[in-house]
Amino acid sequence: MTKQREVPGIHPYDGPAGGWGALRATAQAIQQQMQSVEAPIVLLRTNQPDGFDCPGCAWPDKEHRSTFQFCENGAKAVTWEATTKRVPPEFFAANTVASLLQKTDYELEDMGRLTHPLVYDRATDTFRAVDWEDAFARIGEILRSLAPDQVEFYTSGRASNEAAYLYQLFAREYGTNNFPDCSNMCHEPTSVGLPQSIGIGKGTVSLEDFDSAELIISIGHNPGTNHPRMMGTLHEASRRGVPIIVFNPLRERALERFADPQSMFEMATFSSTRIASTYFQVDAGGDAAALKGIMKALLAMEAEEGNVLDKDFIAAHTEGFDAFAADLEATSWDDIEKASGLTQPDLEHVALAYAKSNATIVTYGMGITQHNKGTANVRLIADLLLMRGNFGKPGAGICPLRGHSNVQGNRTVGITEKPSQAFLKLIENACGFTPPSEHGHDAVQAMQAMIDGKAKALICLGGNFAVALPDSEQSFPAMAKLDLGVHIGTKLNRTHLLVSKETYIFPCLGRTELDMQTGGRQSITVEDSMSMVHASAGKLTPASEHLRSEPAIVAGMARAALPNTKVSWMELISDYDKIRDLIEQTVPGFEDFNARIRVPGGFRLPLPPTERQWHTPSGKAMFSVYGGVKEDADVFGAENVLRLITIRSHDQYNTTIYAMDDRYRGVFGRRDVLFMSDEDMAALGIEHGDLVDIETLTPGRTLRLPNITAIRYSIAKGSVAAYYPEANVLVPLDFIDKESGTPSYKSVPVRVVRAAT
Ligand SMILES: Nc1nc2c(c(=O)[nH]1)N[C@H]1C(S)=C(S)[C@@H](COP(=O)(O)OP(=O)(O)OC[C@H]3O[C@@H](n4cnc5c(=O)[nH]c(N)nc54)[C@H](O)[C@@H]3O)O[C@H]1N2
Ligand SMILES: Nc1nc2c(c(=O)[nH]1)N[C@H]1C(S)=C(S)[C@@H](COP(=O)(O)OP(=O)(O)OC[C@H]3O[C@@H](n4cnc5c(=O)[nH]c(N)nc54)[C@H](O)[C@@H]3O)O[C@H]1N2
Ligand SMILES: [Mo]
Repeated sequence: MTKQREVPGIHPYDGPAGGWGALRATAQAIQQQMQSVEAPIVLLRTNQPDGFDCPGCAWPDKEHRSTFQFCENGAKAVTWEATTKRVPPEFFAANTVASLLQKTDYELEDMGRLTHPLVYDRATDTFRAVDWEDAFARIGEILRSLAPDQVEFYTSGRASNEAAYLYQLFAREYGTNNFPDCSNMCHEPTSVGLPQSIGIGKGTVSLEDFDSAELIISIGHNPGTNHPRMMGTLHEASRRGVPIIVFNPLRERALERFADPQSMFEMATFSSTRIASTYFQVDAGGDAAALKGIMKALLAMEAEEGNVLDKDFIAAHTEGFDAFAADLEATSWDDIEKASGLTQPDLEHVALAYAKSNATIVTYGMGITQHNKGTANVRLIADLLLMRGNFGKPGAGICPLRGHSNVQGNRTVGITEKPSQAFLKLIENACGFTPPSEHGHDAVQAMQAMIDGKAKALICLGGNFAVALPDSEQSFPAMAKLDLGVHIGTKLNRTHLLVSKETYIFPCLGRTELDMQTGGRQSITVEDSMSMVHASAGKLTPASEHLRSEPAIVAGMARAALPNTKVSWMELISDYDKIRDLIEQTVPGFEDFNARIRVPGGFRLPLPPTERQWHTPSGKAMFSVYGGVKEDADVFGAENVLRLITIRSHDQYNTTIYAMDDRYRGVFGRRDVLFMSDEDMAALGIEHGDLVDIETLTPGRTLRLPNITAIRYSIAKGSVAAYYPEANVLVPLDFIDKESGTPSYKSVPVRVVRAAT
C-alpha cells in the first residue's frame, strides 16, 4: 500500500473507547451548553431515585437508585436539553423561515430552547408568538373540518407513558388509528417478529442475566456510542471471561477495547479491557446467512455428537422445528459464505462456542432490523436461542437494544396503528366512546399519504419526522401540501420549518424540568429496554414560563377538537396519577400502577417467555423458515454495486447533531464522508480522500448525494457507510421490510463514482 494521503479531519483513533477521552468530552459538552451553575447538579440527578430518567437511551440502570450512572452521551443529551441558550420570538421576527432553512441541522438545534408557542405567518415568512388557547381553538377548528383518517398523529419515543397515553386517547376519540411512530423506523421488526416467535414483541433478559451469561453474541449495534451504559455491563462480562462474539461490518472501537470511566484502576493506569473475543466483519445484510450457517453447523454437530440441541425444550415448548431444520439442510454452505462474507470454519467456530455455553444472550440493534428482511432476521435470532432452550432460564435470552428512552413504553400504552380488539374494548369500557378499529398508517404509509395529498394534517409529539424518514426529495415537499402541521418539541428542527398551509410549534417541558400542575409537582413514567417501568421527575426551572407539559398540550388540543368529549382532560392533567389510574384500567400489567412506581426502581411488566409461557396462537414458541440466504433481489450481483449502510456518529442523537466529530471512527469536524474498504477503493480506482458522488440504483429515478469524501476504513468489502440523516436522500421511501414497514436504511444498493465537479 502506498503512503496514505492526508485528508483534513481524518485521523485514525488508536486508543480504547471510554476512558479519559470520554470524561474530557463530557466536560466539553457541559461547558459548551451551559454556563449555568446548575450543570453538574443536573447530571448528578440523572437516573437517581428522586431525579429524572436519562433521555439518552433505553438501557436500564442498575437498581436505578444507588449508583451514580451517567455516560458521555447521556451527559450530552441532558446538557443539550438543559442548555441556557434560547430562541425567543424576537429571534423568529428577525429570521425568515427561508433563511433558517439554509442552516444545518446542527445549527438549528444549537440555537437553543424554544420559549413560546409559535404560529407561522405566511405574509412575512416568519413565526410569531401566539396565545396557547387561540392556537388550540384554531387547530380544533381545522381538525373538525377534516375526516379523521386525513390526520396523522406521529410520536417520537421520548414522550412519557402519560403523554403517549393521552395522545392515543385523543386520536382515537377523534376517530383514527393513524399512529406513525419512530418505532416504525427502528425496532418494528422486533415488535412484529418476536410475537410470532415467542409471543411478545420485547426483549426477555434483565440486567442480572448478564451476570450469569456464559456467552454473549452481539449483532449490529454500536453500544460505545448508542448505549454507552451497556459498556459497563459488557466490560464486566469480559472481565469475568465471558466470550463476546461480535458481528458488525465496521470495526467499532468500543466493541474492541473499552476503558471504563467508572473503574479507578483503568483510569489510573490508562489500561483498558478487550470486549469482543471474536470480531466478524459480516457483510451488511449478511446476518441471515451467518445465523443460518451457525444453526446449520449446530445441526451437523447434533447429528455427529448428539447433546447439542435442547431436545426436551424443543419437544415441550416449540413448533415448526422439522420445517426449520429441513430448510437449513437445503441451504448450501456456498450460498451462506457468499451472502455473509464469512467462512464455514468461522461460523462453525461460533456454533462450537454456542454449543458449549449453558446460557447465551444475543443482543442486537439496527444492523439487524433496518433491512428488507428485518423481521425475518429477528426471527432467526429467536430460532438460534430456541435451539438450545435459551429462554426462561437465568443468564439467557434475547436483548433487542431499543432506541429512544421510552419508545417501548409508548407502544405498551397504545401507540400502534394496529390496536388489538381487546385493548379497544377496554378503552371503550373505561372512557365511554367507541374507538375506531380500522388499522391506520405507520410512518412510511403516513408520508406516502402526504405525498399523495390524502393526508391533510400532521401532528408531531416530538421528533423530526421528515428528516428521520427516507427519501428527502419526496418527503420534504410533502410537508407543504398539508393544511395543518403541529409540532410539539423542545428545540427547533428542519421538520418544523417545512411549513404547511398553517403551522404551529409548541414548546414543551423536557425531562429535566419541573412539571407543576394544579395538583402539584408531577412525575412521569417510562419503560426501559428490559420492561422495567419507573418514575421520572424533573427539577430544573423550565426554560421559559410559557412552556407546557406534553400531557397538557395534548389535552389542550383534544378539548378544542372534541367539543363532546367523554374524557375529563383537565382533571387528568391536574394530577398524572389519574392518567396512570386510567392506564391501569386499560392496559394489562399495570395493576397498582401508582403504588408500584413509588417503590424505588419501579417494577417489571409481565414477560411470559421468561416463564416459558408462549402467547402465540399455538401456545408454543415457533421456529421460522427464512428461505434462501439473501434479503433482496439480485441487484447487488450487478457490477460495482455496493451496499450502503447509514449510521450515527458519536456526536449525534438521531437527527440531533451535538457536534461534528465521530471520535472512535477517527472523523473530526466533518460528516461528509463515505467509509470504504481498501478492496472496494482499489477496484473502483478511488483513493483515500477522493471526492465521490453516491447514486442509488432505483428504477425510474436518480437519487444522488454529491461531493462526499471517500475515506479508507476497516469495513466489510462490498459495504460502504455514510451518516444519517444526510444520507436519507439516498433511501427510496418504498424500500422497506414488507412485514414491518421499516425502511431498509442499512442496505441501500448504490454506485460510487468520482465526483462530477
Ligand atoms: N448517543 C446516541 N444514542 C442513541 C441514539 C443516537 O443517535 N445517539 N439513537 C437511539 C436510537 S433511536 C436507536 S434505534 C439506537 C441505535 O443504536 P444502534 O443499533 O447501535 O444504531 P446504529 O448507529 O444505526 O448502528 C448500528 C450498528 O450496526 C452496524 N451495521 C450496519 N449494518 C449492519 C448489518 O447489516 N449487519 C450487522 N451485523 N451490523 C450492521 C453498524 O456498523 C453499526 O455499528 O440508539 C439509541 N441511542
Ligand atoms: N438513514 C437513516 N434514517 C434513520 C435511521 C437510520 O439509522 N438511518 N434511524 C431511524 C430511527 S432508529 C429512529 S428512532 C428515527 C428517529 O426519528 P425521530 O424520533 O423523529 O427523531 P429525533 O432526531 O430523535 O427527534 C429530535 C427532535 O425531538 C425533539 N425533542 C427532544 N426532546 C424532546 C422532548 O422531551 N419532548 C418533545 N416533544 N420533543 C423533544 C426536538 O425538537 C428534536 O429536534 O430516525 C430513523 N431514521
Ligand atoms: Mo430508533
